[in-house]
Amino acid sequence: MRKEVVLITGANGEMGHGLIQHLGQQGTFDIIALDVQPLDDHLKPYCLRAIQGDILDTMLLGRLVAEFEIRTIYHLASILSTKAEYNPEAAHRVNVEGTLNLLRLAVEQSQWQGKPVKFLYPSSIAVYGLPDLETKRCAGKVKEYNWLEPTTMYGCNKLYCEHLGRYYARYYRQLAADYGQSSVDFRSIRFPGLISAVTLPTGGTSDYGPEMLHHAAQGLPYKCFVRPDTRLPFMAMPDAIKALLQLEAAPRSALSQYVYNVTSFSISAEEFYQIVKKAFPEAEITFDPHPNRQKIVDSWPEDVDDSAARQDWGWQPDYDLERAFSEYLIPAVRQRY
Ligand code: AKB
Repeated sequence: MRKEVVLITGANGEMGHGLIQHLGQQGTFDIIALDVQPLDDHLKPYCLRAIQGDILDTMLLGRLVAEFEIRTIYHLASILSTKAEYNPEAAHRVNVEGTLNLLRLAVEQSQWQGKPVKFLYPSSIAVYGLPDLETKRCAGKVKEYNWLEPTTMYGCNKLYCEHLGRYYARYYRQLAADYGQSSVDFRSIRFPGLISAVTLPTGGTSDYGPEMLHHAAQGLPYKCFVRPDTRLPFMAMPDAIKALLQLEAAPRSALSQYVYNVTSFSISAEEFYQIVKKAFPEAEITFDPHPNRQKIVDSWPEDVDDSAARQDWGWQPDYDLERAFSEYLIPAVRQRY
């Protein structure tokens, strides 16, 4: 029997690694991996095809449409918040035009197959923009529809692409005679900061958490670029992969919205430091806040309300703060370095 084809963009990124490994071990899908960087060798055996290419290359995407019957797209490619601030227009091209290209690809595939292609889109807490620290501290668990005034290009791009996805799923070509033929099954998750034991993020602003851990495990000094009292929601990578797969598997009829918050635990940089220092007492960690990166995290919520995800598709993290560090992160980084 032919396997369903899954396209993963940003395949060589942090989430791509976790997803390819998981789906690859499961063995039920043919994976097409796409990334501007070559895919790491150990992931290649899991993929039917590993393509080094750009999501802005419409010729390349056209060839994919012609060659494969893609049932699900995990569109993971994006330029993260810190990197995007150094070249906002380039980030806009990748984050927005790239997503538009993938949504177009999904429409073409849906039309050709006569059924909606699933489009899984990781969004971010960066879509939120709390005006000041006082508000951040008092906001509690922020709901999906509150405080949507992002302060970064990345946050603006993610928020806009959530809207684009909703538009393609529900209103695309609403004045055309064939309206309704082309819908894309768009599903999005707003992720908190993610922490993997096997990869390091690049270009994000929640990176101080994973960087602190990985530097300590390697015996390298680390200067944390936010204040100790900075609190953000975080999640261990296996839970992020679980959330994506759970949302993918949920029946459309169970989903009351297109975009869902998820979270596992909220932690301050000081608490992060204490846990890391306990596990690696020799670690040299100092705090040297970068004013502009600090401003970015200060605009993100301390916690988010993920009750809709819990209710609609049974979301529940496997790793709370204690388990994330004691059963996943610390043992895995110890083994790695
Ligand atoms: C970033 O810091 O840009 C990302 C995110 C929170 O989406 N990790």
